[in-house]
Amino acid sequence: MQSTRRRILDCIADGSASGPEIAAELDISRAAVWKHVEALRREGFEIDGDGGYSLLSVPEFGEGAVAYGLDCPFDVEYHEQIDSTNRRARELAAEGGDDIVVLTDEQTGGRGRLDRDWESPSGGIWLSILCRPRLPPGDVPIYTLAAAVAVAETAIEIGVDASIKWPNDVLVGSEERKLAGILTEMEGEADRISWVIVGIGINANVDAEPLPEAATSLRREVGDVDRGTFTRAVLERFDDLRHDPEAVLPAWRSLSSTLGRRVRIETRREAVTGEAVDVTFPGTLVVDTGEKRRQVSAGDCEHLRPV
Ligand code: BT5
Repeated sequence: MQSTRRRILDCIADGSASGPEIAAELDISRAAVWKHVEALRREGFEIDGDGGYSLLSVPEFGEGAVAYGLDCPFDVEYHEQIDSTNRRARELAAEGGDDIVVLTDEQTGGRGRLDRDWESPSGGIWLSILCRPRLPPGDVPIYTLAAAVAVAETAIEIGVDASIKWPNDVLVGSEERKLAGILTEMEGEADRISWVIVGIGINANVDAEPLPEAATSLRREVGDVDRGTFTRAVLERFDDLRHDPEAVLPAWRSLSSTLGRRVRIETRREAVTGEAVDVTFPGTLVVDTGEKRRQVSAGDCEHLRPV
């Protein structure tokens, strides 16, 4: 969000401030204050103009809703509708972008892993975080785990019984319906990442009906949420974790519904069945097959009934 607009919002958030007062505080002209206030109104901020400006409400969703009050360094690019936020983030990566969040209300071509379709009706939180961490490419899975932790913890805070299925699904309740999924993409050289895009899809204020049968939404679990607040919480938690990778695994383990379970992991080459006993850096699942301990770094995980 433009910093002048953010500062104007700060001036009028806790009560009324006059045009001249704001102009003096920000060292800009009164006409400029008026123009910025008009722009903020167009973004959905409700601003009373009677005898001084005061902020009545912030928009439910969009660039302003997420960027205003966001306590981490991401710029937000909002689209009412787009094919895929990951696709758009790739474009921004090619242009040299960094620490940008692409956010949308609706995707028309949302993608899961292995080019699967990702249903993204209006009312969801569909976003991609573009960043350029100083990490070797092999460590990138820790970002996927960090995103899953950020979403699960935010959902738990509002009363959702969320857990994480390895590596990247946020599930709800004993039926283990899928609330959110994560698609991480990257480009890099042998020892250094060029960019990472962490795509996060959260079924927020959407009906269960357009979603696959095994899915759920925040609306279904706890009713509609303030998507701006929810998104900010996810981004801030993710930002904390990306700067503190040591904290990711303990948090992931405590939220995981995979550890201690019998699982079947479909990797590109084979299927591994056994008990999931641990997850190690940067996100490798350790499966005890009964004969030996296998380390699995990628694949689709199915939770099996105990034998
Ligand atoms: C994922 O893939 O779970 C990653 C989903 C990432 C979506 C985000 S949204 C923002 C960003 N932009 C994008 O284009 N993508 C990212 P995977 O583990 O492969 O799961 C895909 C499978 O989940 C599908 O084959 C369906 O079975 C199921 N599915 C599709 N849409 C769903 C939804 N909205 N909720 C729950 N499950 C869904």
